[in-house]
Amino acid sequence: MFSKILIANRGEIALRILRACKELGISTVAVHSTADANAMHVRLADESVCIGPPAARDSYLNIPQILAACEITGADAVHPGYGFLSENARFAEILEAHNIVFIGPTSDHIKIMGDKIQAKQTAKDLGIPVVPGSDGAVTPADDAHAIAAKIGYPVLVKAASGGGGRGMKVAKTEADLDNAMSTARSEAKAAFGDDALYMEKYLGKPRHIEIQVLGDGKGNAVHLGERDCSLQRRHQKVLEEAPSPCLNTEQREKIGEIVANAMRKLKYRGVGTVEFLYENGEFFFIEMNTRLQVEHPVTEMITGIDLVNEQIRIAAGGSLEMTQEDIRFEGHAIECRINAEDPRTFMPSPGTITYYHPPGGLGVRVDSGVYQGYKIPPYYDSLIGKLIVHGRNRVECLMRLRRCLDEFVVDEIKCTIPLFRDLVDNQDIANGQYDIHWLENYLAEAPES
Ligand code: MV4
Repeated sequence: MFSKILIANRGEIALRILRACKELGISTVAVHSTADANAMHVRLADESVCIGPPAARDSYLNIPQILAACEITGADAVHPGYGFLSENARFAEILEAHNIVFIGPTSDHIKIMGDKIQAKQTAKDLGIPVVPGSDGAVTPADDAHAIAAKIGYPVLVKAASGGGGRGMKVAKTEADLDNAMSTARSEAKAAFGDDALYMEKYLGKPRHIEIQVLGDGKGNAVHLGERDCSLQRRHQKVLEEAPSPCLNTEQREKIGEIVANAMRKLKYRGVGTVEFLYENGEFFFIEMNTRLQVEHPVTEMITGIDLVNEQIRIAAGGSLEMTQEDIRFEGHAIECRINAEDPRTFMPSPGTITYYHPPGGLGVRVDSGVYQGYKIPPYYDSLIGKLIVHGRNRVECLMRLRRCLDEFVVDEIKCTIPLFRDLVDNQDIANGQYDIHWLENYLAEAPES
């Protein structure tokens, strides 16, 4: 096992990782920008190193500085968290070259899944159902019109280096295609330095359902069920839940087994998330994330499995100590992302938290690095914490969530708690009837509370 882990992240996830390290008896190193000197994970870490000025590119994305912090402190492994360097294959390779363990998958798997065309081909070869579309890239030499006609309109043009909604263009009819292709190509070139494109059938009202996987890199892998992440705005998830209100046990086991088998064949190592669009009872692969995700706690709440603990054990060479049969799904969990933003416009609203009172009680988890008197810096994403609630069933979970939202006080900044208070009282949410467009329509129509 490792003796010292460097946490190459900030905020609630840095604290989450620090807690897992402490429970394993592993020493911790926090690295931080000058803007995060007062962060909770910095205070609680055994050691801390300032790695640069506020801008992420100069600190949390600064590989030489992070390497230097590893050398100075003698850390034997790095946990990248999510975002920042978590899906940077070059970072994983550089660490390896310095005999420091990257807590995550192999750099080859990161690379494959980072290229959405390769990811889709790999998924397909492994027996995972994918969205009907072009067979690989659509190059300027190809007859895009013929490919689109074969797929059937509407089609969606996607960038190979995109993902998370960046670099997509819909062509409703053939008349839109040339424009969609050329706009997508130039935007992809500018944003990613890679203008490779592919094309898919556009699904109109899907849900976004993702399967959590865990593998040991030796051919053992399990699935930990799904999360329904359909409630989002501008590709930012807002509320996630598990299990999905639209799946039954049989459907879960079927897609879960397909994904787990694929991960066994791939010899995938660590945690991963296989993302699907789900429409009319069918699953269609879109992407795979090779990192720990923000919403991982909903899976932890229904399975009782500590995903960060598993990541660390496996990165240290451990084997998966559970089989699929050992995994039991219990009850229901919902996560609300608490952002320092206006609850309607989502405009960032950094500032000082003058009063803070988180909820508690049975089945309640608050993952946050904030505290009374904490000043939220304006330089990073606006996630300040997550409220995760578990109940024996979805109704109990929603009742408990409503109670927690009533208790939760985060003053004098704007945050998204009032939005969640509205959502828990909404009939569509109570019924579990929502797709990926539901929240944006709701925000456009619903009166402010
Ligand atoms: C799609 C789609 C409809 N049809 N692909 C957006 C993020 C990226 N991960 C994939 N995305 C989509 N791909 C096909 N063929 C609709 C979306 C999409 C979406 C997906 C998941 C969650 C929220 C979304 C919001 C808008 C569009």
